[in-house]
Amino acid sequence: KESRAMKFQRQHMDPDGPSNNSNYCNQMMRRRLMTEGRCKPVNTFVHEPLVDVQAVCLQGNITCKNGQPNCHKSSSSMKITDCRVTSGSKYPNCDYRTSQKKRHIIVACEGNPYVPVHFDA
Ligand code: PAP
Repeated sequence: KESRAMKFQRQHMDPDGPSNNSNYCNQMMRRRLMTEGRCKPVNTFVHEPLVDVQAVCLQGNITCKNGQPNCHKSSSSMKITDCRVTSGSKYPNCDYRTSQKKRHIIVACEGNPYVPVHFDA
């Protein structure tokens, strides 16, 4: 079974990306299996080395959107791509808007080793 840590990597890690194209989200959301059963409405990919994203678990501790205490905000801004399903998108033809940004990211971490399992913001 896929661990939560592996699921985070599948859903959120693309260190070598992005290919600079407006189809990025359409391709990646499908390739990373987030268009199976439904179109996952919103998802963020991070374009930084895995070790740098894992290190966020050691950075500023904050409360998550769901009230849990296990979130961490990156001390540096990171290259990300936000994918958001378009209003006209109809499953199984999931259509996404692609927007590239540089932001401080917030992840929830769990376990030993203490690694990212959820992308909060
Ligand atoms: P995403 O939130 O990163 O987009 P999602 O598929 O929702 O991905 O999975 C997040 C996982 O992190 C959930 O576990 P599950 O896959 O076993 O359902 C969720 O329970 C877990 N998690 C751990 N801490 C938190 C937190 N503070 N907020 C939200 N989810 C958390």
